[in-house]
Amino acid sequence: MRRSYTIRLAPLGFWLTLTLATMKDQIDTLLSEQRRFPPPRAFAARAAATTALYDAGRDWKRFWEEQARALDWMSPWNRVLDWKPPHARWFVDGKLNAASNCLDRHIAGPRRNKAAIIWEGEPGDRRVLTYWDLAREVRRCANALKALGIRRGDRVAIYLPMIPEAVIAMLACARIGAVHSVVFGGFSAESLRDRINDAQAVAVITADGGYRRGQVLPLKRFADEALAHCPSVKHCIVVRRVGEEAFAAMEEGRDHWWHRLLQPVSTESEPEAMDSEDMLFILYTSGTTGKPKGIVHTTGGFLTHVAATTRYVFDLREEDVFWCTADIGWVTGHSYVVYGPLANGATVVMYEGAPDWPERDRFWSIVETYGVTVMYTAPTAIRAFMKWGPEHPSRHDLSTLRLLGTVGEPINPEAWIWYHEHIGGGRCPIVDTWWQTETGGIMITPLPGVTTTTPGSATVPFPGISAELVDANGKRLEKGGGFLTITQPWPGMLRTIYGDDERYQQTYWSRFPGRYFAGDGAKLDEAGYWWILGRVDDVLNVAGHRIGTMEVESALVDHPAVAEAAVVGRSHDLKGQALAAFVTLKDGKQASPGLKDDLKDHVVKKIGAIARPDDILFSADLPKTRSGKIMRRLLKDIAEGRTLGDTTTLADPAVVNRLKEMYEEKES
Ligand code: 7RM
Repeated sequence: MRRSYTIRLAPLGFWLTLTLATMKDQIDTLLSEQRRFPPPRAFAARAAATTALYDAGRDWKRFWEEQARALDWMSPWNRVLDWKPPHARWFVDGKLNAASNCLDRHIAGPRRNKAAIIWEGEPGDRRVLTYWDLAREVRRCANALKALGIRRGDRVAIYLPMIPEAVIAMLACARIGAVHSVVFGGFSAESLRDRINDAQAVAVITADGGYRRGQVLPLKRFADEALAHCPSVKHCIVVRRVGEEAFAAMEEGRDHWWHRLLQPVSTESEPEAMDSEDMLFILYTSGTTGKPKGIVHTTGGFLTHVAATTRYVFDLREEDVFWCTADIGWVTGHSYVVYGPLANGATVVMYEGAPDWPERDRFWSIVETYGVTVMYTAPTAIRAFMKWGPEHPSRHDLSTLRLLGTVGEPINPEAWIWYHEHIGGGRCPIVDTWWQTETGGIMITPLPGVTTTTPGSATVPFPGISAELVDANGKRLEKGGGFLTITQPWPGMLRTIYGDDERYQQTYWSRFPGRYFAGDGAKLDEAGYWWILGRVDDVLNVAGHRIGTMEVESALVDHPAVAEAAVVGRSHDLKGQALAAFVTLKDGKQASPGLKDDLKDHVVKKIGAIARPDDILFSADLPKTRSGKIMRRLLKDIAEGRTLGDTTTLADPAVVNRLKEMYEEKES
């Protein structure tokens, strides 16, 4: 198999300055936003957060220690933090179990029969699991994993649709101290294979299939393709979700049906006493190279961070019904479908399918049916709802909603206002939360009931989090446009990149020495409010999903007809960004609409449907510098329909002008 994993090294100051220059328009538009939404009085009167929380956050170590006390520890920590930059150890020597924090402590009290998960499948099937039900299933699954020989520290890949078994599997791993690595069900067999091999997983938990827009996604068949090249995997556990429609053969000795494996297993099990710094999970995310990074999160710090942010940002109360619409294959699902809400003993809603299946009011019908009170979703979804029209939500009673959240990408003020009016009925505060796979939990966000919001701004850092703006040279800026950095360690921070600590240090801590560099551009206004502008590296945000341009380029050049490929993001009304690919073909290969489709399908096969290029443009040449580097900046100008930036460093300036003409004439 051919691969082209290269790291693009541009002089840092140079490209950061260029990136900022292209963001200037965005910054000016944002500056003009005048609308302010002070906390509604009735909300503030009952809110979990108060201004005192900001005061407490100033003494950040003490603040986080206070938050850690809200968890159940099997033995206490000796020190809050050991910080040998860039390596942090939180709640040193403390012992706890993440799964028992989410389950055992609730079933010992009045939450025993409270709904933990209200699940709706895409075909309309429903299941409600109480805390007791969930605890019982997690124990059975934990024992079944142990019986297969899976031990503390072993990695287990989870490749499941949004069904309760996904949560059960994650918590069962946590209970026995195995490290889960959830792979989004929309990823291809090859993506799954690469993640399994990088983590050296010993087992995979999957399903025969899942439902998406009325189609069956045959997960077990994809898993089989992957497992043919995964020598570390000894066991594959298969949940029966769809039955005959996704028939896949079971391999004797390796494959086990979930229901058969768990059926005879006892519910007696003691949770492992995990060290605060023991790995809880690995989650792969895209970076600036073709190889996704295995982001490592540990137990005590991660759980402290997500439990505290869930409590204060989503203001969770005993009677709330919390719906975070993210798939558990993404970090948002880990932190705010599973660990954060369950650690708080909340009721969560989980939905398997698409928002427009079978109708465009599916979300609102779910809100009405289950009486959802707090909803957390992505701007890309809100923009789709806007386009579909207010008649879909207005057919439903959404009066139970009291708080709304967004995450994943910058929210444009029109979408914010629409969400506020048509979903929140003008009464619900909106929390625009900025964070990343790497940060584990929410970092910049309003506190509902406390912070005045303004559409498009994530407002201020959560208490205990210290964010600073810097220029391209790393000099601190009081306001204006620059780069978002974090200056103090925080409990949910990634600990390393699995198997590549060098890359961890390089990626996050070397660009601005002593600071965590998030990879986002941002603006800080007069009032000290943050306006996140988006990625300044080669990571794209397509419909709220993180995709590395290099991953897509690697997938394209893997196709036998392709000589070279360059991928850039261009603005897209609904998805935020769309993928534009510039491709040169090998000698003797002919460009054609058929080949275009073929290339798109090839990328889907290599990575998954989320990475399907929106535009492909065939070209005899790509614009390159005299030293041979592809100038993606100019390609981006072309894809965006902008006037071209500086072309003086090009080896052949005519190439780019030809491309621009072709792009303007292209049909898709
Ligand atoms: C939680 C998540 C991280 C990237 C991040 C940003 C962008 C996330 C916001 C946002 C503007 C927000 N994890 N991002 N939240 N941009 N406003 N509220 O999305 O690892 O998948 O992506 O997403 O660019 O760096 S992630």
